[in-house]
This record gives sequence, structure tokens and C-alpha cells, in this order.
Amino acid sequence: MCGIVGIVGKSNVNQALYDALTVLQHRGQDAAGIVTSHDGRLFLRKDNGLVRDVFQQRHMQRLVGSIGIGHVRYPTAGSSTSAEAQPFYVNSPYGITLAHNGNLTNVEQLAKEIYESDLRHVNTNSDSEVLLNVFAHELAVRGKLQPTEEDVFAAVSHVHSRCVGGYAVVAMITGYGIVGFRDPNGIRPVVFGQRHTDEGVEYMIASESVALDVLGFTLIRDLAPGEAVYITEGGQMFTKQCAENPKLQPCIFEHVYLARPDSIIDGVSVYKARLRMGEKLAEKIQRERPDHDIDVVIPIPDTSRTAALELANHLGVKFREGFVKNRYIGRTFIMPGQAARKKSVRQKLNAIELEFRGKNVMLVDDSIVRGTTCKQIIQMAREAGAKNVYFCSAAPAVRYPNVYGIDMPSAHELIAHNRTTEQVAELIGADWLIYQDLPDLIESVGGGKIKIEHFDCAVFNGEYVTGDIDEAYLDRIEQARNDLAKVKTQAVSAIIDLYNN
Ligand code: PIN
Repeated sequence: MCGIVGIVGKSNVNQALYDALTVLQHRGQDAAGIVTSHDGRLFLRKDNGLVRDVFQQRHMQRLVGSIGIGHVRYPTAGSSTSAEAQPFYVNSPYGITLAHNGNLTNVEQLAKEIYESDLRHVNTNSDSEVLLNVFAHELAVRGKLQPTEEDVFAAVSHVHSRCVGGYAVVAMITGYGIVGFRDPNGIRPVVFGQRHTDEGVEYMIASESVALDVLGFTLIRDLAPGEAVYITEGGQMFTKQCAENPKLQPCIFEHVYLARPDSIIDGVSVYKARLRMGEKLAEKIQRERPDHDIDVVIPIPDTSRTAALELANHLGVKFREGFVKNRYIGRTFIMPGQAARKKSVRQKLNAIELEFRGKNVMLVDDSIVRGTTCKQIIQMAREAGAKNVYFCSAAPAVRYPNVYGIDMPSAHELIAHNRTTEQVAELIGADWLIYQDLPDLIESVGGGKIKIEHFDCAVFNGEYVTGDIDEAYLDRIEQARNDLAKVKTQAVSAIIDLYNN
């Protein structure tokens, strides 16, 4: 998962892009980048790290220009070096830079086509560089010295017909403008908005509406699936539907925990959706165990708070903050003679004993993925003196990998893969485990004022909306992950050896 932003302003946009990226930081903490354009020149700064670490005063001073794009990256398979930080750049045609959130599922075939037919060289393993080259090629074949909005939209149409997967994109065409577009299923989110200044109207395209809010832009709307928005350097805005059969099927996991609760995606308040998840869970509990003995509902911070609060309200049970999260977790340093260990949950969360001692506690989390963290948290609740520990997941069982850009483990690492609820309960050590039912999750997100009928729910039901995912594909990504994990382990051992010798 990643965050993208693009701004066409009336004065330097470096600070606004930086601020927008810090608002989108929850979408990726692995790398960050900004490119701006001034007088036909591009200024780029990107590196691994948090936004606040990547951009120093000296970098910001260089990022001049009233138009630019930015990116924060969460590592997905095949992108972890700083060379793969975004935005990416190609010099022809016009000089195009691009930032992307999502994942292309036909990237191997595209990479082959790009090289063999389009005669373009791609220098990384990133699908975003492939996407950029497809877009650049489709713009180049139009052979115009000055591209019009129709040329840009035609190129996006061709991108849609060649690329498969989830993608929300911003691209800057040097000297002309910024284009934003969204895949024909609208899997990944992207919105655009405007703000009025004394010098005129400024535009922003961003992954989440919260970036617009914080910078004082008003939301115009979400991009529709398959739609593109093009804003020229001079500040003219054009939109066009560029896909043949667009159908809104957004990623439901954005609402479960990826997005900030103060964002509105496809017209749906993430916060409201989470409240409804809590309400639905309460109804399920009342159905399954009308005479339950829950004394207190305790959220596992942070995402689950909203659902847990409403769950407690509807059950008529006390809601208590039983865990305190350390917001200032430090880095893990590799010391000589010491293996690099993951920070334990114990260092991140601490239990307030008086909320647990002698009670039947219902812990609530947004989801159970690997099950490793929640197992440790359940153990902490027991050590704090809980009589019984029950566990509620605001999302259904995660049983299948994600292929549209969320960094999810492969199938065999998912605790619920090929397991029943009872088996998962036993493995995580819960006295009772309740998962949200998928129809209830769909109703929570799509059943409010704005109706959305279809979602990408593949991590829960294994149905991939692009229709191109088979066993062979899933086996390949599983293999790629294992190889990556091996390389990482080997690298860590090599560093440790270096210290020891
Ligand atoms: C919570 C994010 N959320 C917590 C991510 C843990 C699954 N995990 C998914 C629960 S927050 S486990 O955004 O950081 O607040 O099931 O793999 O143990």
C-alpha cells in the first residue's frame, strides 16, 4: 500500500506536498519522494525512510516549482531498495514522472512487451516503472510536440487496455500538467479537490480525502473507476472516463484498517463504516450468545477503537481502554554478537491491570492476519489477571493473499488459511473468537447513505475482481516472497558475521 499526491499550485508546492505526505504517512513508512517542476526543469528527492527523515531543509530548498507530485511507499513484493522509491522518471516523451499506489498483476507480460515491442528499458523490479513506461509509450505514439488533454486521456485509455490490477496514479508531464487516474475497478482510492488563493485556484489529487482537508482543499469528488483528471500547469481542469467497462469494486480492506478514519472514500466515511462494523458484531454476539458474560470491551489500539466503542454501546457493556500504546518505539539496532530481533508486542503495548483482573474481557481488533500479535496480546490479558479472554475481529477471517498492492503475507502465513474459527481460536489462545461475517462487513461499508454493492473482498473470499488470478499466479507470488525473505535473512546474517569477525 502506498500514498500518492499531486498539486498544481500558484506558488511553490514543496511544503504542501511534504505536508500532504505526512498526512498520508500511515499508507507507507518505507520510502518517500517528491518531484517538482520549474521552467522545464525537474527537481527530485526520494529515499528510504519516513517523510520527516527523507526531506531535510537543503532538499526542500531545491524542490522549487508550483507543480509537483509525491509518494510514500509501503514495501510490496519486489520493491524495497531506495532505487525503487518513487516518483519514477522517463525522459521521453516530454519528461514524465509518476507515482503509483497498487499492483499490476500482468507485470511480467507487460515488462516483456515494453522491451520487445516498445523498445523501452526498465531498470528496476517495480511495477510502477513498468506502468510509467506503458503510459509514456502510449503518449509518445501520438507523436505530438504539445499534448492536449485528449492525447493524455487517449494514453490513459490505452494504459487501461494493457494493464491489469489495482492502480491509483499521479503523473506529471513536464511543462504541461498533472494527470491522475484510477483502475477500471476502482480498487485503490484517489480523490481530487481545489482551494482558492489570492493568486487563483489550486488543485490537489491524493490517495485520501484527509490530505485535502488538512491542507485546506475542498473535496471535488473521488475519481470514478477508469476515470482520469488532467490539470494543466496553467490551472485548467479536465476529466474523462477512459475505460470501456468501468465497475466500482473498491478494496474493502481500506475501510477495515488501511485508511484513516477521518477520510471519506467513494463517498463513504471510513469512521462511520467502522462504527457500523461494531454494531454488526454486537448483533452477531447477541445472536450467538444472548446470555454472554462479557464484563468489559477493550480495544487493541488504534484502528479497532471505533468499532469496539460501538460494539460496547450496542451490547450495553462497559468500554475501557485496557492497553496503552507506546508512540515512540525506537529502532532495532543490530549489536555485535546479537541477532536482530523483532520488537515484541510487549514493548509496544502495556496492559492496565485493573481493567483485566478477575474479568471476562472482550478484546477487539480490526483483523487477524498472521495471528502472531493477537496471540501475544491475549497472553498479556491473561497475565494481567483476566478470567476469560474473548476476541472479536471487526473483519472476517483473512484467508487469501492480496494481489492489488496491500503488503499481506502469503497464504500459508495467514493463520486462518484452511482453518476453522475454532482452530484459529485455539491457536491464538482465545476462549471464544468471533469474526465479522462478510455480508455484514459489506453492509457496514456499502450500506450507508451511499450504496456500494460490489467490493474487492479477495482476502476474505478468494474472489479476485480482475478475473486473472489463478493458482499458478498465487504460487509464483508465494515463491517470490519466500525468495525475498531468504535474501533478507541472509543479509542480516552477513551483517552479524561482519560484526562478530
Ligand atoms: C492496527 C492494525 N492492525 C492490527 C493490523 C495482527 C493483525 N493486525 C492487523 C492487527 S493499527 S495479527 O493501525 O496499527 O492500529 O493477527 O497478525 O496478529
